[in-house]
Amino acid sequence: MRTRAAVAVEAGKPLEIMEVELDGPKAGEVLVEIKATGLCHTDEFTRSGDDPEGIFPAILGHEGAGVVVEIGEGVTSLEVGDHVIPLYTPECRECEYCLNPKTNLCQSIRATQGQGLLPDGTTRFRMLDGTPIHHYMGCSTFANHTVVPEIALAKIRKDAPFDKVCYIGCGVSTGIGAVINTAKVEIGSRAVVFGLGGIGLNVIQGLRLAGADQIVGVDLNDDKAEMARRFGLTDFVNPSKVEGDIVAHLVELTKGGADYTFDATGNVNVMRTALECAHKGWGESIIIGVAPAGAEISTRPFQLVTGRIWRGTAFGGVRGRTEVPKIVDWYMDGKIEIDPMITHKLSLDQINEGFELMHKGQSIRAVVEF
Ligand code: NAD
Ligand code: AHE
Ligand code: ZN
Repeated sequence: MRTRAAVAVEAGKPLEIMEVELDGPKAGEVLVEIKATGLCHTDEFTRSGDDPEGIFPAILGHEGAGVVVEIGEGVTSLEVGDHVIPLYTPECRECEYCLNPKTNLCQSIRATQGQGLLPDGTTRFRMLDGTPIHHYMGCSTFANHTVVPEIALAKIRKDAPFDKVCYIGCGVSTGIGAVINTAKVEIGSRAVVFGLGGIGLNVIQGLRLAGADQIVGVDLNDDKAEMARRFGLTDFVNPSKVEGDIVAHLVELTKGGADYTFDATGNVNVMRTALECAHKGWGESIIIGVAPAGAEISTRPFQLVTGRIWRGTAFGGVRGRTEVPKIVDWYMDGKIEIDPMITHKLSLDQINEGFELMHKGQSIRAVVEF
């Protein structure tokens, strides 16, 4: 079939909107009509050329929601008409990783996913001149139709609005999951969140849900504070306006250091600050941000010797087929908020404007509706 997509033809270039050819689903695969997709900073990270796994041409996008149009041979858990959210972290429920309660990192199709291919080692997308186009994070939601492995689709309730719950495909689950699943934050905790964008705001609403007493937000952009307050932020710090050492400032503000800190910037210097302002003896720092090829984190080992813990999280530790439908319920029941964070709605033709808004710090989430 033919469908419309925004194609990343080359690193660093704007996406190109074009008609592409899409082959139908093979065994274990599902054809999905994407109804809406968010723009996450990770899409921009890959588009820009910073991603060591970036492959071009590719159809990016990993924060979508849509409807099942066709199922491939052997697909049993989904049927035509089901509403779904594609999962860049699948859940096969059979691999060594899925069987270990300590991780959500299903590895059953990770190798081909990283090569921009479906599990049989081929791509379903090509340009009209026959040039193959790679998949991205197993999702490729910047296309009106996409083919996704059955194990990488969460079935969700049909009354949930696509233009809101698409955000659960990454930002909402990652931010809230980092607090609940990865850090396991306790009631009364003090926390510092670095980066108050689409992920950081969800960390903040996760911290409020978990009953944190103090939620400090750190961002270079003062304009991010207002929205963050709405989600539970208690103190805002702009590091460019702090005189002296930012670590010392945050340690003082949190009365000795934070119980939990979160990096949602992707900047390795910020990651160091986040670790070092965690409380001596027990403070945990969770890395969410994704850093460019070649970037490395560092600190004095003494920071860890004296009890601080450095952790990371992918997709907020969420097991997607099991937990994403529950997160959709939280939204539908008013337990969590999404609507105010979706600051811009765009058509596919306007998708590059969405990345410009992200760069200017003017959006939280821009959502493309098909
Ligand atoms: P975003 O662009 O919406 O937000 C980033 C925020 O960080 C912005 O508000 C920006 O002003 C702020 N910032 C940038 N540099 C800063 C600095 N030096 N100090 C303080 N604040 C700074 O991006 P997003 O969509 O929220 O994504 C955030 C990061 O999380 C990205 O690196 C993204 O790739 C990553 N991410 C990781 C996962 C995961 O599973 N681990 C999931 C989604 C996103
Ligand atoms: N390809 C990059 C790493 C990108 C990365 O860390 N991705 C996160 C999800 S970001 C979503 O917005 C993730 O899930 N990582 C686990 C995995 O297996 O990819 C690189 O540095 O090579
Ligand atoms: Zn993302």
